[in-house]
Parts: sequence; structure tokens; C-alpha cells
Amino acid sequence: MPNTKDRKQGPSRRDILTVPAKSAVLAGTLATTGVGGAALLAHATMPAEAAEKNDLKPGELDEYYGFWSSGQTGEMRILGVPSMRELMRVPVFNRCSATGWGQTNESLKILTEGLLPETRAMLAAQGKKTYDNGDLHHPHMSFTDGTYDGRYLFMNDKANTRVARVRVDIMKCDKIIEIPNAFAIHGLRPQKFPRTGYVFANGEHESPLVNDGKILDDPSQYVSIFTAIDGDTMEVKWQLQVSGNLDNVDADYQGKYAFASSYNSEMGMNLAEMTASEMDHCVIFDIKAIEAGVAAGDFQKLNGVPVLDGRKGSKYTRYVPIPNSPHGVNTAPDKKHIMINGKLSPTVSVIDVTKVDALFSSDVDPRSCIVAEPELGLGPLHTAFDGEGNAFTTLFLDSQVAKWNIDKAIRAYAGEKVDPIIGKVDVAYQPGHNSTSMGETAEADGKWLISMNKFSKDRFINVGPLKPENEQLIDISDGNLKVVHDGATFAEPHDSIIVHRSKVNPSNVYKRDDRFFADAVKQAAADGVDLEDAATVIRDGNKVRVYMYSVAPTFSLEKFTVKQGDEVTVYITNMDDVDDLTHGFCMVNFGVAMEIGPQATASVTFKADRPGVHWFYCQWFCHALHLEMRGRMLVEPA
Ligand code: K7E
Ligand code: CUA
Repeated sequence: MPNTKDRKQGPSRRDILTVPAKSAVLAGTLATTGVGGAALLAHATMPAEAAEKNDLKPGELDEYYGFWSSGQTGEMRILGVPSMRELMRVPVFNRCSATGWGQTNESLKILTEGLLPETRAMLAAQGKKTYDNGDLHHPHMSFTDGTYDGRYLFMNDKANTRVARVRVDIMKCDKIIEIPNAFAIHGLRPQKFPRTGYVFANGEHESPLVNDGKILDDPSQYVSIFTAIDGDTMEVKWQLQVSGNLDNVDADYQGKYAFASSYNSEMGMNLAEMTASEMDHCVIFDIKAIEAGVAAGDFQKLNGVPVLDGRKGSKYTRYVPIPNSPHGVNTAPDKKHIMINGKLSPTVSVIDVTKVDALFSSDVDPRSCIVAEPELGLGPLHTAFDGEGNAFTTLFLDSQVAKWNIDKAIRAYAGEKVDPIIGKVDVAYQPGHNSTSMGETAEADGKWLISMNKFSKDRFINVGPLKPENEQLIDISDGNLKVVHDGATFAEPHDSIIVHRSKVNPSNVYKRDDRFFADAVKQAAADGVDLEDAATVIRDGNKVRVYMYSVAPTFSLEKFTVKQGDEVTVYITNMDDVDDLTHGFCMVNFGVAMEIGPQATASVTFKADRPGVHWFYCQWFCHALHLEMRGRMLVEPA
């Protein structure tokens, strides 16, 4: 065993770059000339006036919302761009101690109602109502006519094969569904046109279609599943069996096709098998043909969902050969080009959507829809756009972002002697996704680029062996690539979207008729209780419903009595209607805590099996007398 103490570390990237270590600012100036047009970029400290563009003074508001995934943390995050200030964490697949997500009746309903029956049974055997973890990679907003419409955000859970939706008006998750027949939902995108419409979701890991434990080593019986979900009802509308893994997906601006990258065309079960072939593919789904197939009954019904056969040779799909293990799929705002990022190949393959019809109607070479395949560098993963015909591709292995021109790439592919690469900028380090302001819509505005880097290494003071990731904000507004900000994040944002604030309009207080707490309203009505003026305890066998309201700094009940063994549900309605006046309810030593937003009702159920006096208190700071906002529960011994 090598002695790690003696192991010398090589020079770090930081040592090699000529950037002052104390400066968090790394500026890359584009080389406008030189061999290959893009080989090297000089690094210089940024002029003071340029550095101020992203510098928001206290009290100033950001121009954009950034909606961030959090990977294996399982939540969605909201950042302000360009300040990169983290503004909110919206729990989705995770548990949240602050808001009671995963514990309140309102959140438990959302976390449990969309589970498959066999999942429910399996979790019950573990003493659980729902999964505790999730792996949220891809948050995307609903579209109308090719741009964000501010209704919903949709997101995947790779860990437990689910899709969730967040309501933009209250920034709470309102639906989670488990996708039947599929395995590990990864790529997810909403339909861009005419509207969302469908949410497309890729099952990443292939499995036997009827996965009942009888098949292991017969890859010919393994399929991946492509799923179309109705974004309005969150019902699975149809699925397709696909050959090979499914990775990422995007939709066109015509409402005709969806495009999914697929690595492992070999259907290999281990690394050597999965990377054996030079070519994998992009699967193109013909949405109208699939809808016609569903209408004509050309499917088998599995777990209540029509499953069509979209494997190689199907009339519903086309398989376009793409070099070695493609990953990201990104539709350009020119409404015409789809980028398939090569990952193990240094290329991005550019599909022209106007050439896709011919793939379905005639016998042309499936690669005839490819109009460019620029070689950009090592490890291209994802591409973003500026709306002026340029693309920005992350290069994982090179730790760079390459800026290139789509039109030049097309001309070069046609034989013209032109270099599509405009420039590259070093990022720190190993970027995965990137995103530009409004870049996945027809309204891409070319102002900001985020590079989401998997490793921060030496960018921050040391916090131990588990390092944060690093996100860098890059100013692209003047045609250059200037890194203007480093931002550490905890595990593991994959993807983000940057949405102009004019598209996002959340409320400040809840509406009393919000469906988020409709069940509580219904129960109160059945009990003859006015939630807004409640200070009462209803006994229903050994079920006890405690109704109170809160007005800072008091609860309407300062004490209530239950019996040991009772199942107690506490309903609290927050009658304050001031911005930012959230109350909480925490029952000490019962593991019970929740948030009650202004004008909201929230409820939580627990078993009262500890006799004695128990204090509950408001756990969200609400008033000068916040500490005095408390009460007692007496549990009488059985
Ligand atoms: Cu590239 Cu899951 Cu979008 Cu991660 S995926 S980077
Ligand atoms: Cu109410 Cu603190």
C-alpha cells in the first residue's frame, strides 16, 4: 500500500492558471485569431466596471430566476441570477425539517397518492409510507408557444422512477407520480409547442418489460421505456418500448417529434459491453404517429398504460446513428436544430428537424438529418444557446466550455473551410450541464451562461473530504466568455434553467380556497368547524382533531387535552395575511413540525403515546413575541 503521507500532489489547476489565488474572479478573454481560431485563451483579471454587472447591491433584485435541481438531495432550489444568491429550497422527493414536507398530511398525500400499489406494499413492509430519497436531475418549466408560461415546473426522480410537478404560483410541489413499467426516469422535457401538453420522460435503465424475476441474462428481452405524461393531469398517456438505454430528451418547436439520446445500443450489462460499439443512436419519436397508434389500439396494456412497440424497425421511431454514447439533447432557439452531445465522442451531432419527415416517409439514410458534427473537445455533455446562432457546449474532460457557431458548423460539415469554434473558457472543474438565460426557449437572450461543475477542488476553503460542487456564472452578453462568479452548492445540482422574472409570478399569501389544503377544508366542514375562527377539539373514537388558528404571536388554543394512544391531527390556519408572516407548529419530543404559510391551513397527524404536559411552539420566527407563541398538550395516561 502506498503511504498517502508521502504521496506528492501534482501542481493544481489553480497553480497553472495565472489567476491570483485570492480572487474568485476568473476572466477568459476570447482569442479572436490564431491557429484553429480557438486554441488558447488568455486569462486576465477583469476590469472593475465589467465585474459589477453581476454585483447586485443589498436590496437590488435579480433579473432572472434560476431553477436548480439538487440531484440526490431530492429538492428543487431557486436562485437569483445574476447574483447567484440562493433564495429558496422547495422540497420535492426529500424530507424537509423546516417545512414538514414528508410529514404534514398535505405533503404526505402528494408523496403517496401517485405510488404504484406494489411500491406501497413494499414500503409498508419497511414501515414506510413513501420513499425518503430522490435524485432530481432535470427541472423544466411548462411552455406555451415555444416559451415559458410560468404555470408549472416539472422534474424527474432517477432514484425511484418518479416525475414531479411544482406549482409556480405557490412554489410547492403538487403532484408526484411513479412511472410504471419504466426504470429510473432520467431525461425529462416538456413539449415546447403548441404547449405543455406532454412531458416526456426517459427510463434510463433497461429491464425486462414484465420484470417479474424470471429473466436476468437475456438482453434480447430487455427494453427501455419512453413515457409521455399529460402535464395538466399528470397522467401517463402512453409509453414506448425502445432499443438501447434512454438518456436525455428534448422536444422540437413544431410539436411533431421528441429526440432522445441513447447510449448502450449494445444492450450491454457491464461497462465493457456497454462501450463496445463506436456508434450509438438518437431515437426520434413521431408524436402524431404514436397518438394514431394509441387510437388504433396498436399496443399492449401494462399497469393501465398503453405500451407501444418503438424498438428498431417500428413505424413510431427512427434510430439515427450517433458516435459513441451521446448524452445531452438540446433544441436550439432557431427552432430548427437539435444538438446531440457526444460524451465519449468529441463531437456534437446537429439534427435539422426539417429533414426528419423524410426519415419516416422514405428509405433515406437515417443520418441524412444530420447537418453538422463539429469536433469541440473532450467530453461534450450539454449545450446551451445565445439566440444569435451560437452554442455553448460543456467539455467535461477538458474542463472547458466551447462557444461555437451553428451556421459555421453546418458549412464546415458541407465541406467549406471554416472553423465553427469561436472560443473556449476554462471552468473549474469538469462541467456537466450548462444553461443560458431563456436559452431553452425561442426567447433566448444571450446574457448569462451558467456552467455547473462537478468538482470544486481548490475553489473554496476546505470543508473536509466531501467538497461542494461549483457553479460559475459566465457573462456572454458582449460576445466574450467571462467567468464572473463562483458559487458553491451542495449535492448535486445537475441542471438549471434561467427564466426571466417577467415569466414568474408567485403569490405572497395563499388564497383561502387553494386546493393545496382542500382536504383540511373538507374535514373541517364535515366537523362543522370554521377553520378561520377555530379553537376546538373534536373527538371521533380514538381519533382527535384539534383545530386552531394563529395570529402572531398566539395560537387560538393555549392548551388542549387528549388521551394516551389517541391519533391526534392538528389543523392550524394562519390568519395573518401579511407578506412573509409564516408560522410554524412544533410538538416538542414528538418529532412533529410544520410550516403554516400566511392564509394557509396545514395539518399533521401523530400518535399521542407519551403521557404528560407537552409544549408546542411556533418554529418560524414571526414576531417580537415569537418565543412566547406556544401552548400545551396534556396527554392523560391510559
Ligand atoms: Cu448530464 Cu442527469 Cu442531465 Cu447530470 S445528466 S450532468
Ligand atoms: Cu408564530 Cu413564530
